[in-house]
Amino acid sequence: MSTRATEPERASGCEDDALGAPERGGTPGGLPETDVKGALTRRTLLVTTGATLTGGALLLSGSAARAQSAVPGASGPRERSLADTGQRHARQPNRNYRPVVVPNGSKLPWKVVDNVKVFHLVAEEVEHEFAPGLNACCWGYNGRVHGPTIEAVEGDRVRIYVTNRLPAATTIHWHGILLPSGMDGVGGLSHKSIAPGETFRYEFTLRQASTNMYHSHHDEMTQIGLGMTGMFIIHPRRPVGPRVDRDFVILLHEWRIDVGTGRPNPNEMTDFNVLTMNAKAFPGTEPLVVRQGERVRIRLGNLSPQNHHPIHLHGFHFRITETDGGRVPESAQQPEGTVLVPVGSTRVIEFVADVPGDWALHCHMTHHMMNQMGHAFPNMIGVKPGNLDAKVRTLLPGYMTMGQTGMAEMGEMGMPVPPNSIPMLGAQGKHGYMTVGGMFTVLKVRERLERYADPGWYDNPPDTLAVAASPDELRRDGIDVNAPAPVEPGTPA
Ligand SMILES: [Cu+2]
Repeated sequence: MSTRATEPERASGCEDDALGAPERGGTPGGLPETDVKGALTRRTLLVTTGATLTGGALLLSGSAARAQSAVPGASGPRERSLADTGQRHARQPNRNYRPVVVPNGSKLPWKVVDNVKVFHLVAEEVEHEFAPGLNACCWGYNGRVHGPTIEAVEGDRVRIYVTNRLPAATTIHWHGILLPSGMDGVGGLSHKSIAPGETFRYEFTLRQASTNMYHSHHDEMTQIGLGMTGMFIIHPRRPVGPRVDRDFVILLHEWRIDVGTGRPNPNEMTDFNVLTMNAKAFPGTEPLVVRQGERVRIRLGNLSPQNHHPIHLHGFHFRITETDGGRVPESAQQPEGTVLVPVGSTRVIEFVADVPGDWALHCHMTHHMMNQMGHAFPNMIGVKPGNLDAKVRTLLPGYMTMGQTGMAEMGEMGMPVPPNSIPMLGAQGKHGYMTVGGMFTVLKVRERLERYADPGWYDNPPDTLAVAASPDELRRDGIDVNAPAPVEPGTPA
């Protein structure tokens, strides 16, 4: 089966979609609306003034950027930066930086007005599909849960309008971004909360290059619990570290959606039953598709209400190249196989995808790769029901004892489930039923790719697939499957 979610988001309220919003749908290939004429004029000017001047301008811009980022706040008011020194140019995707890819997600379009990148976020109800079979009415931005990813460049001045179409006040906190206190988005502390129907203007200069997030900071438990979060990527003005070919963004979240209900329950404090990457639970998650040999970056953010997530990548070792504060010096980048992404934090990993295959990328907390798992279920492991089923069927026709050997059979057997629920749902893989859900996706590395669309399952080359051992193999290697299982003491006698 395909692991690609099929249903588009329905914007602007869960029962009434009359209101519009500036963004609908993913935009991996679509360039944002920009002041092309102005940008071309400035670029033409740079090119025609000659290489020396151009190089000098870039050098100045780069050293100014380093000075700014080396000593945060040391150069006076936070709003002073390279963008105020005449170096300000609205940096363009694919020309000045390689745009990020947001699986299952979207990006926030922008336009340039007087050298300021102007964005518009609309807080509103969103009917959201977590995976085929589970929809819920959430709160998000621009018809999306989570909100569209904001992408900009160090030195950019950004102006972000926030319109509140919710029935409650809200704010947006720009999580991890260095800015004036009055733009920080904590309702009542930084500024007034945004009343229903109001539009606020946030404006600041980006003085850093890092992976950040945004979220409501008004009635946080409710509004973050209902999905009011997003990612905010700031590319460096000058390249830092090895160039990456694929730059993915994944926001981790967790939800409480009781089976059969249609809204997440933000009052839940500890027991979350829907775990997501970019608001999708497997098998709703889109695969991360890369060409063999490409250098891959994955930017992970975590705005779950409660849990930290140890994200494990199969098949590769990676380096943690960024934390919330920006780039980790190369000498301090630890080789890892699992990266812990704490609540309220971002972590960025990089690696070269040099081995083709289908590789799991998932949270290693086992209950976080299940769908709508509950722990009220009795422990049935090892139970021998005898003739219990027949006896119970006299009272409950169709009764069948389950769970004696674990949970795998529940999803695989396609047991009938309540409407709008995905209890124990997994997916059919190439080699059988996959007993995973939740915070799980697949990195697909291929030797040849025309496009980055889902290439389907991996074709294993001969002799690289685990299969049942043949009698000849067992005989050759002296393996007696009926003998006592071999073991020796861990501490030599
Ligand atoms: Cu987890």
